[in-house]
Amino acid sequence: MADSETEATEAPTIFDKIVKKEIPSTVVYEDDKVLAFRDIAPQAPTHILIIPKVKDGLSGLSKAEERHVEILGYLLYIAKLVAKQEGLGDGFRIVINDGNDAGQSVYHLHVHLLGGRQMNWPPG
Ligand code: IU
Repeated sequence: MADSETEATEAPTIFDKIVKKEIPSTVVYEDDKVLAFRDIAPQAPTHILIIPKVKDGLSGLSKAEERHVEILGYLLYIAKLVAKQEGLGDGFRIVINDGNDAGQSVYHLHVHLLGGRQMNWPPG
């Protein structure tokens, strides 16, 4: 999905507006640190994005620094909780696209949680 996002580490993206509820989304989990909401263009029966509420320079995983270690681990832990909440007991896939070659379109780090169907390997 192409939009006007930039790769600048601090540039606001549409996800800031989703965090602030200026743009509606279907939230499935929220706490003070992260938001999980249904992807607007689902690629599987369950397709959820888990994002840090504060970007803090994390436009993508490649921008991660040591100060981000805690939030990075927390995002994966929440992904696991949401997978359970969504009933994905038969398995699920976690994806983090980084940069142009991976097809990243929104430059605010996000973890994709996909499930509810058989996944293929290698991914496209
Ligand atoms: P990507 O890894 O940067 O390609 O993923 C961005 C995702 O954000 C993609 O799956 C979009 O469908 C999704 N998304 C969304 O859920 N809501 C939006 O308003 C926009 C993108 I823009």
